[in-house]
Formats: sequence, structure tokens, C-alpha cells
Amino acid sequence: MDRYELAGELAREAGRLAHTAFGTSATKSKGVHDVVTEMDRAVERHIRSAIAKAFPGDAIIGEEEGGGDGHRLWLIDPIDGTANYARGIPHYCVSIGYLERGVPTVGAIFDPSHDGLYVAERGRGAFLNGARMAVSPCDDLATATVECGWSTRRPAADYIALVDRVLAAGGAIRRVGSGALGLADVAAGRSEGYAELHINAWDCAAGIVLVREAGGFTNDFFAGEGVARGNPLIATNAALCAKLADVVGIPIPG
Ligand code: LIP
Repeated sequence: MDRYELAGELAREAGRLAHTAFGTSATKSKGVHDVVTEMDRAVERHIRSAIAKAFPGDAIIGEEEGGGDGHRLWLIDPIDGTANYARGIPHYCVSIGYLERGVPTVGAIFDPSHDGLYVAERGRGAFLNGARMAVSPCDDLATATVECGWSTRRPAADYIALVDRVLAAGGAIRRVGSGALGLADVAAGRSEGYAELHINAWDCAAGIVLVREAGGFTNDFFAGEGVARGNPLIATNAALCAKLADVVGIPIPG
């Protein structure tokens, strides 16, 4: 099994494991509006041991147990949208990304609440349950929907200013609590953009591959200390690329 096949199979398997304790897993606080459940830890252990067995030399960084960088690097978020998961809100997923020498190469996201498996590999396209995905063709911000991710990692005033700029440009906004599913929505053409002032690498690695393979664009998220410390993130389609990057204030190369 290659890394693309493993990522897809493992995301589905891990997602089904997570769903067994949906809304009931014991929860602890990691900080302000930041929680972890027992199932986050169990699912991460499950994914780590499967990857280590299949590709023993690969490096792994996970949200709960951390890890070190490497030429072949897996970035895993056992439950993305943990706040939703803990509250019984059916909007969370398992996200497994893989970087080859710093280049986002494989992405797999499984949404257990909707039995949705999103997979992509660099140069091979992006798929939802086997059907090819494409970003929205919308070229007018006045009819666009942009998800604006929020966390306490950046000041509330900065978030309000971001939302204000998108609204002032005519866009509709949403915030649903999972960066990975927000990127999957862009890749599937269900929304026109995703922006967050700071997000971690494990939240978005898989989604970045999905968006790019569905014909969309993102910023150079993994530049600098993206892997270790996270970065701002923007993802959108070709038509809105320059406009939305300008409105959001996160440049997209090219
Ligand atoms: C979540 C991200 C989301 C962000 C949340 C949180 P988690 O990840 O997916 O984009 O806005 O604050 O970081 O903690 O549920 O894995």
C-alpha cells in the first residue's frame, strides 16, 4: 500500500473509531476555548502506530503528542473540530497530511458524520468518495462565501477586523470550527474561500493538498516556521485569488 492509499484507509478507520464516542468522550481544557478529549489521544495513537508500521522511517507530528520534522513528514490531527465533537455537533473530522521534502503531497480527511472521505495526491486530483472535486467558478466576492476561522491564538480585534474586511468587500462569512472541513468545502466548490489568521500545520496540511488538486490556490503556508509554529492561511479559487488575498491581507504567491 502506498502513502496515498494508507492515508485514505486510515482516515476512514480512525474516523469510525472517533465516532464511537461522539459527544460523550471525557474532555479536558488545553487553554481558553481549546479542549482535548480522551478519544483525540486514542485516535492519534491508532494513526501513529499504523504509519510507523507501514513506513517506519517517516517522521510524524500530531496535535496531541507533537513530534519532529523530517523529509518524509506526516501531519495528523486525530479530531479536527474537537470543540464540536465534544459538544455533539456533527462537524468534525480526521485529517492526515503528508509532506515530501516540505511539499504538501498527500491529503486525506474523513468526516464520520456524513461518511465523507476526501483524498488527494499531488498531480492526481482531489476526490470525495471517489468523485472528482473542483473549486467554485465564482468570480464575484459579492456572491461569495468565505469561512473565517477563529481561535484565541490571535486577538479578537484582529478577527473582527478580518470579518469586517470580508463583509465590506461584499462577501458572506461563516465560522464552523474545523479548518480541515473548511478547506474541504473550498475544494468541493461549496464555499469560495477559507481564511484564518493563525492555524496549525496538522489542521490544514491535508486540506491544502485537496484545495490545490481541486484547482484552487493557497498561500505558502509551509514557508518559514509553518510546520513547527503554524501560520496564517488563505485558500480560494483562481478567479478570486488576487481579490481575496488583498481583502484578507494574506498574500498568495504567483
Ligand atoms: C481547530 C481548527 C480551527 C480553529 C480552531 C481549532 P482543533 O482545531 O481546525 O480552524 O479555528 O480554533 O484550532 O483544535 O479542533 O483540532
